[in-house]
Amino acid sequence: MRTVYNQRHAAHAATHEFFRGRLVPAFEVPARADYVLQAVQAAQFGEILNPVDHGLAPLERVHAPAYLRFIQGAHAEWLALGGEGDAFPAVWPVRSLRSDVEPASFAARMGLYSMDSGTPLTAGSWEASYWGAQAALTGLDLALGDEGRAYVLTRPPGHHAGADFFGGYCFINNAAVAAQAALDRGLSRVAILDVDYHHGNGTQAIFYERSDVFYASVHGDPRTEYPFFLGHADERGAGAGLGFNANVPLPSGSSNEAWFAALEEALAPLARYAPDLLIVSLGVDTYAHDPISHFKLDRLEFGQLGQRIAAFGAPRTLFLQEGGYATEAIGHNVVAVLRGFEERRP
Ligand code: OKP
Ligand code: ZN
Repeated sequence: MRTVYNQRHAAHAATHEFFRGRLVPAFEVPARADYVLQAVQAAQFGEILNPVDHGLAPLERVHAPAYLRFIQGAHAEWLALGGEGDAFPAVWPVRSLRSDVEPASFAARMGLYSMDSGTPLTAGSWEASYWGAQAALTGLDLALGDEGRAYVLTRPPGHHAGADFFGGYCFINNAAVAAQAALDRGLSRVAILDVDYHHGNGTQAIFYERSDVFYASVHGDPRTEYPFFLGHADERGAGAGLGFNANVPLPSGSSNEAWFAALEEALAPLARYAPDLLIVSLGVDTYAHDPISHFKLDRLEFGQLGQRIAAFGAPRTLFLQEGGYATEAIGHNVVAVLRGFEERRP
């Protein structure tokens, strides 16, 4: 299996993030991808390619053009106003406030286009995220080709980013961009399996009223875990999308047995859906020693996950890197998944 590596990822390098009222060292750091690259190289899965530029159009199929323009220029606006270092939002249009009028104020637009204050917008956020989406599109090219599969090594992650907001360390929703591009190339059913510790609220929301992309996720219960305001079991889709969304939330601290049982629950409707392409939002923050998450997977279980995805037997499979914050272990955990997948593939 070949890897597409977003070599521009390090343009996004936050030093700090807000947590409990103070700035703490950032969890989502460039070293994450460096460790994964080393591990993937050592595993010798195959060629490691650079992304091919597919332009802005495939991003605009998922994200509001005004949002993309904002992210592109936001850090320069922040500096022009006398902002220092990374930019953070501080005010949001919550219930009873209007979000249909784009304010002129930069501070107000930061809030309009974001969901939290935990996502530093840096000078290179756009560059890293743009090329991350291009890496996802290049991975899709490979998955649609003879090999039928690919792994996309990128950061920052994408699954919390909505059509017009950033948050949860995410700016561009790579899984959504790849899914939409696959449909635009003529596929008719795409499934996204999200195994990151956190619910992919952005991905779910983008496809919630559609039947051409089935979103299924196993994640920490949003009553206690980020992103808190989406990811409950009763979210099954709406309108034409009713029945095409499946959430399996688990309590923080759940056992591996419970996690694999939940995976089966998420895979059952996906199997009935019989997708042309399976996109895996591959977060490895389900790792037992992840610093911000609370499941208990380890090497053995990551291998088992890879095998289970292979046994699912989708005609094409695209793995996209999402979370994982035990920096030195991420590479080994990702390789365990990919190796399990390669070993079990028919
Ligand atoms: C992104 B992905 C920890 C705060 C957590 C948001 C977590 C985003 C996770 N100090 N903030 O799903 O891995
Ligand atoms: Zn996560």
